Amino acid sequence: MDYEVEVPDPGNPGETKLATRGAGISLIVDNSHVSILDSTVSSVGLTGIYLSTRSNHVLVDGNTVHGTRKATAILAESRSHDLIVRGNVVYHAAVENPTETGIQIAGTTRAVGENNVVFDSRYGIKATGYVNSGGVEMPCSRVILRNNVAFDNFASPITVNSVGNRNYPELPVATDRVAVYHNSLSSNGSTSTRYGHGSGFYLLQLHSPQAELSEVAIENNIVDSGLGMFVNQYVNNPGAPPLTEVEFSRNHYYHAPFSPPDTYMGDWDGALLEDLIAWKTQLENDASGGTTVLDEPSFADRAAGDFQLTLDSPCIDQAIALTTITTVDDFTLGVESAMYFMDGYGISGETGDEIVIFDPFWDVVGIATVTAVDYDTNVLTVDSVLPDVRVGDLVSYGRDKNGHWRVAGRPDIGAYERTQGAKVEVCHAEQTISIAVVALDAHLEHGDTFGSCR
Ligand SMILES: [Ca+2]
Repeated sequence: MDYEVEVPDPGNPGETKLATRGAGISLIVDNSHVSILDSTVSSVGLTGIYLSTRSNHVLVDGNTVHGTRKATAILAESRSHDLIVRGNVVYHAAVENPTETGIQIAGTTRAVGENNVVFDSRYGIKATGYVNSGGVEMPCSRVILRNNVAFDNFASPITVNSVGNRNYPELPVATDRVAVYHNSLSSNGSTSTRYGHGSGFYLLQLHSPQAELSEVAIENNIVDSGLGMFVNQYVNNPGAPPLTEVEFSRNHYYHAPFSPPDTYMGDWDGALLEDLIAWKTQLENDASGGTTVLDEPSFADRAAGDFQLTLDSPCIDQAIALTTITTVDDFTLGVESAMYFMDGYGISGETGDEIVIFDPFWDVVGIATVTAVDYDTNVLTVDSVLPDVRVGDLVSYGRDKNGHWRVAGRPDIGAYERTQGAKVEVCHAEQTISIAVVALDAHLEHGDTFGSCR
C-alpha cells in the first residue's frame, strides 16, 4: 500500500487522538510515504505513535505524545527504512514500564531523530538492532540522533544497543553506523526527578555473542548535571566483541565523577569487569585528549527546561567538525565518514542536510545541500559546486529544518545553535507564545493548544 495521509491537527477541539487502550496512531505493515504531523496523542495504553513493519519514507514531525504510561511514545521498528522523527515533544512516557522509551528507532535503516524534546520518561531516545521473538534479524543501521534535548528521564537519555535473542544465540544482529551528535542531555539517570540507574549514554551488546555495535560516533553532546553522567557500557554477553568501534569526541560532561565500575553493574547478571574497563578507557580517552571539559555548561535556565547556552558558556564555539573533506570533484565531496548526513530519504517535501564547510581556521568556505549520500564509499552529492572547498576542510551541519541559520562561527557543543532549546510554541488567547516545555502540561490544561495559532 502506498499513500499519503496527514493526521489532522488535534489542537482543534474534538480532533485530539485520545484513547485509554490501544495505540494512538499506528502504521502496521507496508505503509510508505506517510506523514504524521502536529498531532497530540495522550493517555494511550500502548504505543503513542507506532510505525511497524516496513514503514518507509515516513515523517513524524511536530507531534506531542505524553502519558503513554506503559509504552514507548514514538516507536519505529521491524525493517522500516527512511524515517524522520523530528521536533516532537515527548513526556510522561513509559513511566510504568522499565524497558520502554520516549522515542525508539529499532530494526530500522536510514533514520533521523532530531530536534525532539524528551523529558520525564523512562529512557529518552534509543537506536536498537534486535532479533525478534520469531528469530528474524532486525539490524539498525545508518541512524542519526542529533539536536535533541533530553532531561529528567528516569534512565539514560540516549541508548545505542544491539539486542540478540536468548532463544536464537546463533543469530547475528548488527547496530552499526549510528551518529549521536549535538544533543543536550541534563539531569537524567541517577539525578532525574525519579531515581534512575542511567547515565549519559547507555551502550549495550546484549543476550547473544553475535550482538555487535560498530561505527558508533558520539560527539559534541552536553551531558549535564549530577552523578553518573558518563558513558556506560554493559555487556552480559560473554564472547561479544569489545566496543572498540565506539568513539567519543568532544562531549562536555559536567559533574561526572568516575565512580567505581561496579556501581554501574547493578543487578545485571553476567556483566564482565573487563568490558567495563574497556568502557572506562574510552571515557578517559575522551577526557584526556583535551576534548572534555567538566565545567558548568551554563544553560539559560536548567530548572525551567531551557537548555540554550548563555553567552559565557564554555560550550560555545568548542565543537569539533563532524568530518573532513577527502576529495572534491564538482558535485561530489568525499568525506572521512558520511554517516552524519542524510539526503531527505525520498520523503515528499524533504531536502537533504544543509552542510557548512569551514577551512581549518573556522571560516566558512562553502554551504550546500546534500542530495545523495553513499554510506559505503563515504561520498556526498551536493547541489552546487564549491570552488573554495579543499581537501582537509571541515564539515558540519548548518541550517535547521525551520530554515533558521543557527551556526555562529565555529559550532557549539550541545543542541542550542540548531534548536529552540526545550521551548515550544502554544496558542494562548489567540496569540502564539513560546514557553518552556516543562510548562506545557499546565498550559494545555487551561485551554491553550499546542503549536502556533492558526
Ligand atoms: Ca558557535
